[in-house]
Amino acid sequence: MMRQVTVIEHLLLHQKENPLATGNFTRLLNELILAAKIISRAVNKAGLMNVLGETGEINVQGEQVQKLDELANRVLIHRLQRAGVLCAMASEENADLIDVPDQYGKGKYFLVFDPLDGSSNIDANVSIGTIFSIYRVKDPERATLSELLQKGEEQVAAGYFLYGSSTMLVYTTGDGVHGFTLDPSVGEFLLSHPNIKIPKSGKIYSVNEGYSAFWDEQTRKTIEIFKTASEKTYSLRYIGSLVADFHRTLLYGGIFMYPKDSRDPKKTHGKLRLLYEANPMAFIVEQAGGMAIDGSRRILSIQPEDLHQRVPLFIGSSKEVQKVAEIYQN
Ligand code: P6P
Repeated sequence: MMRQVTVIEHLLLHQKENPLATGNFTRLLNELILAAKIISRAVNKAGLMNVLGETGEINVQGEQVQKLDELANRVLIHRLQRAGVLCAMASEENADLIDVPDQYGKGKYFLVFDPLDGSSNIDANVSIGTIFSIYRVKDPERATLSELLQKGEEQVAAGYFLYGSSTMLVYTTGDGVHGFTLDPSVGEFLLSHPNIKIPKSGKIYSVNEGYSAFWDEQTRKTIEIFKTASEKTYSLRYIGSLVADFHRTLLYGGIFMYPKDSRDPKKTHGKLRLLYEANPMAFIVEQAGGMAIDGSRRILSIQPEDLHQRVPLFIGSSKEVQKVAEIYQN
């Protein structure tokens, strides 16, 4: 029986070598954890709390806003405004930066989050998640958008909460990837997956093949290699919820792909967002020994130009992502 280690205990154990640890990051993580527990409770009772279904509103992404989406967004904003350590916040559900009022104190961190990713699956009881990404801001007083739009390699921490058969937190602060499982009987996330490493190669590829008619030639060739591979037979698994598809890829190996396609002229670079989805998952996968590219570029090296910029995403085991990179290079 593994000794019960909480997230904060684990963080402090790892932080003890870090003289910069002031406790502010711990406060931020604590508020994120509290928000996730509240969201987890709502998700687990969704069918009973009349929060299923759509609000009828459309968000900045042009997507139907689900009631749980809205609740998750509200909870995160409310809690994190009171953390007293942020100079700015950005949510995938909000068009612009979210204000952090002075009354609760401010700090040097910039928090980016997707409050409830995979929300189109909510009514079908499929696993969904909250994704977060944390940056340090050099001059918090001048937290202008250009100051905040940093490359993914500048992230201080990134992670996700997965609301599935159990509620999990998987995150990294640049010192490996660690997984914690919520024990509802004590209300704590306890260390369950220390130092996660993605297999160098896997047997699962994950992509929405329904869009193949809208892919360019290189993308078609890429997906083809996983359908006709001689050295092994790949299986296709696709849940349509990034956090669930990514979590399976991280633990089992293989590759998740969301290429660009020509369905929507407004989304010529694919559907997934650089700041809210690609960057946090790329930081995690690299820390676990994997890779993440947009086809040709390393995701973490891309300089964001816009809060809601979209990128194609190929992420997972280094062997499979390398295969994709070779095709796009030729
Ligand atoms: P499609 C959910 O809406 C999401 O943003 C990700 O969680 C998921 O990977 C993707 O969209 C699924 O998109 O076009 O395959 O339904």
